Amino acid sequence: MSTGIARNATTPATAAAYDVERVRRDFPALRQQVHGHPLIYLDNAATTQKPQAVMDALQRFYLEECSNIHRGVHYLSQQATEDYEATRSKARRFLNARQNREILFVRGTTEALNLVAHSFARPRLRSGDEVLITHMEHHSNIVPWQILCQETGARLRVAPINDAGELIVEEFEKLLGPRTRVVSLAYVSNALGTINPVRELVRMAHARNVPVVLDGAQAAPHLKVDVQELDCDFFTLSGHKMYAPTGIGVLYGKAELLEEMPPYQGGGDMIRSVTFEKTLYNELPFKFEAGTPNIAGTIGLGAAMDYLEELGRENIAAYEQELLDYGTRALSRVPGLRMIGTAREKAAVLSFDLPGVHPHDVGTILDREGIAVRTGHHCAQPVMDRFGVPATSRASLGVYNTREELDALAAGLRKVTEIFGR
Ligand code: 7TS
Repeated sequence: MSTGIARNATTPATAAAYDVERVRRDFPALRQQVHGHPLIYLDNAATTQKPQAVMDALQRFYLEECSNIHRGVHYLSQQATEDYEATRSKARRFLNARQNREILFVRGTTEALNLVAHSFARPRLRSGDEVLITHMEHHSNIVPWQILCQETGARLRVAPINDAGELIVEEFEKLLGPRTRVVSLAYVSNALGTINPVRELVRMAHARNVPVVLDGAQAAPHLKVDVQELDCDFFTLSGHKMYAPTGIGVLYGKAELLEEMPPYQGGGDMIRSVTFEKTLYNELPFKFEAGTPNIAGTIGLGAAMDYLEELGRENIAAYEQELLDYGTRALSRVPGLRMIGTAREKAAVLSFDLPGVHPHDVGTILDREGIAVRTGHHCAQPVMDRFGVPATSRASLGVYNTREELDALAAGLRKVTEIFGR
């Protein structure tokens, strides 16, 4: 596999060490033209394109070892089981978890958060207890907690954000009260790009014995994550946002908590023995993996993790940070453009409003130039309300984006402002 970084453990983590043109060659989808222009894909927060190495892993599974796992003595099943479980080891290393049994394969962050709400939080919540989230959460980190609160009589508390889109840490701390039973928050906001000071927040919550769930959907593709250092109790990621297939993600949980939790779903593979009188559950992590899982997707996720490790996660972070700074400067020169989300600590997201132009029109005009951005509320309607806009346009960056693409974005936006006579 060719990647943009030479395999060299001593390569310093600098943007200069990063050969984006080589990275781009690993992504066949980037070679296409859209409406007569080379594709400029800037919707990576929604989902990323896939490198050839991930496609090869999927194809190898389906062509050479397609079979079910954990249940066949035959050769193919053993191969598939080995590859599936090898991904668990890769995910453990990727997140620096202590043990493989702390890594659960799920559909994605949405399922991971629902699993935690249902199996971890629900048995702990009584009427009058509190769940603390923040104002910048994705709907998938709001709605499962709302449902839980409705069922249990618990109360959803929301820590506010400032005009830059940063969490107001003092207010967060004040909301950590004697009835707080769980905190759940995004490491990185999908609508604003804000990186939350999660180490500090986890420390504050733990000082009051409150467990913390980190929604890592937008962190895992961009930052090096160490769950032991963060000391979070749960961490989620979605494979498709980090160059892996759709329909596969990871829930990390501390073993002692996962041990105590009841299963989320019942079915095959999650049991040790079943009679009509009594079922004994399987051990971790299988207790939480009922039914035939997304075997191909899991193997694809392993290939994506290998790919990112090979590029070097510090190199990626440094490169993307430089790109973000460049893009921020380029967009600041577009007349009238208002950036939504100007946190000091930010990752990979340029969300903005062009006053008087509906984001849908922005997206449509850019699309004609071959530029893919996301427009809408980004499944974070409370963030839109906070900034007084119904929607934004959002360019979100990935490992293959370039300065030239951001120049093209800025030029496209200038065209939009001209069309709308601004
Ligand atoms: N949490 C965050 C912070 C997200 O950005 C998303 C998806 C989710 C949770 C849900 O992840 P899923 O993989 O289970 O769907 N965010 C986006 C987005 O920004 N545009 O499309 C999906």
